[in-house]
Amino acid sequence: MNENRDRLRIAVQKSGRLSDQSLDLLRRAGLVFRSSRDRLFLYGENMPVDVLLVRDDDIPGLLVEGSCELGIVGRNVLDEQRLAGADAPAPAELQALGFGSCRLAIAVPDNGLIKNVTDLAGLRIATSYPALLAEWLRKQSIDAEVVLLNGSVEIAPRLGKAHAICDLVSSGATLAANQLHELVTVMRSEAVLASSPRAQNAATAAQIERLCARIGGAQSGDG
Ligand code: PRT
Ligand code: ZN
Repeated sequence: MNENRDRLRIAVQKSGRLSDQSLDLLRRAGLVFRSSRDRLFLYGENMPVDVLLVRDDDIPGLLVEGSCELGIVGRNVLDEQRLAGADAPAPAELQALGFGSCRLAIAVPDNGLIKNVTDLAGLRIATSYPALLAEWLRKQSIDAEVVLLNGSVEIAPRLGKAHAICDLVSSGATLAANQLHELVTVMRSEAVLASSPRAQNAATAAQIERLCARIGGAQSGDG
């Protein structure tokens, strides 16, 4: 842990799909907290653990730099940043948390022109997950062009920016509304508990282990 503090920090998405369930899980793990005035922190009142509320994309970086020891983040975000960071130290996935489930999938227009994954060769695929997509294409030996889009990926084919997309899907309603359908799943994702790659002293490591055990216990109590 950072020498300047003696409390663990866990990074959680401030406002988004994972926020409520992440905080619920921490409460069920026994944490009681109160919010800071600026609502960036939740101070643990009964344990030396504070929650840092941030954008999900910032969580892997906070773990890498050691500003937080633990984080709750989608596996999609964690693995994208790990792949994009090449050989840099990366946070480890400690346990899957059973909520925020979705899949990263390649989807194509309903017009029927792209029928198989091999049809993707030579085409453009729009995504916010360029590293995960490039890795998947490499493993499949498919030579396609990855086009980075940071939002509204599903409209890229209609705009003529790409022939296909690679995006997160849960119900499939967004794809259907955009006359797209899934061709293949690239990865399955859910919220995971991740840890900093920084070396911890024995006392901190023991604290982390205790908190992880509590979170694991709260999770298995889910039924
Ligand atoms: O503000 P911040 O950067 O923190 O949040 P964000 O907007 O980047 O993320 P957010 O809150 O949308 O998602 C957080 C995490 O939730 C993601 O990283 C995933 O791990 C997980 N998750 C689970 C999803 C979905 N399901 C999901 N369906 N994230 C996004 N979607 C989007 C998808 O991109 C598409 O636009 O929902 C749409 C598809 O949903 P369906 O139900 O129509 O298929
Ligand atoms: Zn985000």
